[in-house]
Amino acid sequence: MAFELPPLPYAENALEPYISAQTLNYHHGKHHATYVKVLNDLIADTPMKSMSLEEIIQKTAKDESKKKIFNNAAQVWNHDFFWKSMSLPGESTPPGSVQDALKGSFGSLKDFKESFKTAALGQFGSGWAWLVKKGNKLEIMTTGNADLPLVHGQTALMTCDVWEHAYYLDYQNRRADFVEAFLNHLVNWDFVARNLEDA
Ligand code: MN3
Repeated sequence: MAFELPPLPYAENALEPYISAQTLNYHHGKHHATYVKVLNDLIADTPMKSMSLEEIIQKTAKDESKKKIFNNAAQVWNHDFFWKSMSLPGESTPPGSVQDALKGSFGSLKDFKESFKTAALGQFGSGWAWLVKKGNKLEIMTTGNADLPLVHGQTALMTCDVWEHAYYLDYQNRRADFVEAFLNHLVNWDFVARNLEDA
């Protein structure tokens, strides 16, 4: 069965003014959609067409000859996770469980945001910034291109897409402004809390 483009969990204009409807239209409707289409084309005549997305990602991660499949499968997973990592501006604040975990690992919510922003800005070129659970601690990690925590034995709690296509229409080269807007207005903390509970 072919993979399908999952619908956005909110309207295209729901994240304005921090992410424009135009950006979401391109990012979801063109970039994410293309990863889904290319993945389906690549696995059409292989046993992978009956595997889950996670199985395909794990199976191809360390195989250089399957790089193209890995890249597209991982980008399908990453984008779905990124959309869920955000909610309507002002809708979500960190629940107690998340506040405690952030405090225990970073000192405070403010310190966490500073560290996350520094990491996101330090990712050279295309990639992702993640909040992950490692053992009993929360950590920030960055990955290049399509790479993701799943193949490094880490559990993702939320992510921010720092490929230029995620912010260029709205922020041009100002990645810092985009990441700040993401951290201060868009993070879906209830999603983080659910992932923390399941981790
Ligand atoms: Mn993207």
